[in-house]
Amino acid sequence: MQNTLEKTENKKLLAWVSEIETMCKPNAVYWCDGSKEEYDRLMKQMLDSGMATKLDSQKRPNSYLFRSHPSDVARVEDRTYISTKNKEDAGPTNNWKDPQELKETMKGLYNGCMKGRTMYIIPFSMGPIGSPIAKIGVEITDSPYVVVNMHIMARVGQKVLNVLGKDGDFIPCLHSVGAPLKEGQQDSNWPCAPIEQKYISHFPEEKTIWSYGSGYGGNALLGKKCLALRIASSIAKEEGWMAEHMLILRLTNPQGKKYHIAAAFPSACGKTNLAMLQPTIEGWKCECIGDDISWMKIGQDGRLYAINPEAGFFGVAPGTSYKSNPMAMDTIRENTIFTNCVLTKDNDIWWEGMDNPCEGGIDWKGNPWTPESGTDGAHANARFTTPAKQCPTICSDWENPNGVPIDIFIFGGRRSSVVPLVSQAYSWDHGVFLGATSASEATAAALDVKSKLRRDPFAMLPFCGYNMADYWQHWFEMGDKLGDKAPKVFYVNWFRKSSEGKFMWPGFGDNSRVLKWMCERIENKASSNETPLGYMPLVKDLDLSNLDISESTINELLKVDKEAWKNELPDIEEYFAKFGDKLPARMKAQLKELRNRLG
Ligand code: GTP
Ligand code: SPV
Ligand code: MN
Repeated sequence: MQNTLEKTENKKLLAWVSEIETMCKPNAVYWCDGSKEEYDRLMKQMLDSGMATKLDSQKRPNSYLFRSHPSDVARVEDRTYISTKNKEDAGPTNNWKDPQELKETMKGLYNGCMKGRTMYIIPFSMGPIGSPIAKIGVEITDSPYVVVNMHIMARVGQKVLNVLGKDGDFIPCLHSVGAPLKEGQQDSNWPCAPIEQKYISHFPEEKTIWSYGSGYGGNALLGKKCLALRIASSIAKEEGWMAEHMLILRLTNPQGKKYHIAAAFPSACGKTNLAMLQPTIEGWKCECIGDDISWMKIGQDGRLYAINPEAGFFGVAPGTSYKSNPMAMDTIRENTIFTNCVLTKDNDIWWEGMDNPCEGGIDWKGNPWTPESGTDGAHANARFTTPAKQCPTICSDWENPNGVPIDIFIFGGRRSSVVPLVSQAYSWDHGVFLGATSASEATAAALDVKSKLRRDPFAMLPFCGYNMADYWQHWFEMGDKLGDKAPKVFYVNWFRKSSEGKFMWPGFGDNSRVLKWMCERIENKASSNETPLGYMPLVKDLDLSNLDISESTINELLKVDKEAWKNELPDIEEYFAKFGDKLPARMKAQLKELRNRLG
């Protein structure tokens, strides 16, 4: 195979590649240069093997569809490990294994696992290349699907090696689909290992990632959840910065004043949609900076600056339409990889919730399908991988190496009852309490989450690379450092349902109405009502112009159900008890204050 890459002289990298080659025994080793020629060549190879399907070049230029194995459609939280010497350092919310034991098990699996395959080496940068906040990783993988996705999701290739230089450091990320080929054996279209052989392992003390057995998204594109959240959160704690599961957006008011907002919602709970918001209120403008991950450092002026470490969006497909998220629809018009969507009769893609109905085609499992089939045509966690720069509302500062100053943090989750539309924390500590106690209903983003409702603190439950109680303490300490320059904290719930099971709040573009109230609050321009949950708007405080919503619905959305909240208290207490002595005293104090406010 052609190799246009100049050879690196980085000693650590050369030694690691040689060690992995010896262990995994691939047929060939290939250094990725990140070029378009390389992308096209690998796509061609996957078309020829039957793994990829090329979509109609007029309707969807330079775009491809992949179908995963039916067992490999999402992250697997039960198979995800934080492996530290002491179990306590991983904490009660993470799966833990002793590093030596886990490595022994995984070495057994890795031994010869790339037989019959090519081993690809992908140097990548999370964050604009050379940014003081960026980090370099190198992923070794035997999946060409991973290579093409990494081309979109990160900055990849020779330019990264140039920054790495001879002695530069990087985070080693090893990945294998876990399906060696015997001599002459025909490959499957989506090779992967059975669930009990899948391991998504993190060694934060060594800053190393070992992933085995899955080809899917967060399990396999190791720059994303593994590096940019699990390993980065642990580095951030050590170094005094933050790595969060947050979108970043810029909102500009009619007077031209800019606000930067970072929002943490659990997987499949609305980050991509909010990041690409099209305001429905006059004169307000929204621009997208990131849709999934935010790295934030305190700048010289004492404010908190955020960058999006990613270069693309790996977004939830179902539900995305011109009605709900027109900017996403425009972003994915070309140069996009689709996974587990319907292939329509005219060679385009479709999913449930798209604007027009589908006449039928081939479903995500590869079977003939029509809407009458009685099953979903696209998997609920079908995704698109698309370059961020194609988003029509991408912010001119999205690659600014210094980031953008954050004014507002938003937490939230998917709650069909109890939690009102919006509230504002009384203080930073109260905001940390709101983040820590966030709960959300299960979605399709993780395969093995069975509980209907679970606590997902800061939307980081599956992504925090160390003890969650230490993470909370880190948040308190960041607040101390930021002082009066700390972002103001809000909590939202777009997902309240009526007794008929319908969403009560229109959501999407109309969420701008809630963001407007937040901006006015931080300017001390909007009034509010002090409630046990925090400051909340009265109906008159929200801009509901040109919105068809009944008085009773909006009252219901802004209601504080004291009895229901009192019922939540024992559950919060029980949850906090899991963290034992590590639970920060300031968290206990917040629970006490909530109890007092509820009376
Ligand atoms: P990850 O990529 O998994 O981290 O998810 P995400 O937080 O980016 O979720 P995304 O924005 O893709 O939303 C997931 C689902 O929630 C989609 O089906 C959306 O249509 C739906 N959704 C997003 N925003 C809203 C909203 O304001 N109201 C309602 N009712 N649904 C929403
Ligand atoms: C999530 O689950 O939060 C995602 C998708 O953003 S994945 O990259 O698969 O983790
Ligand atoms: Mn996510």
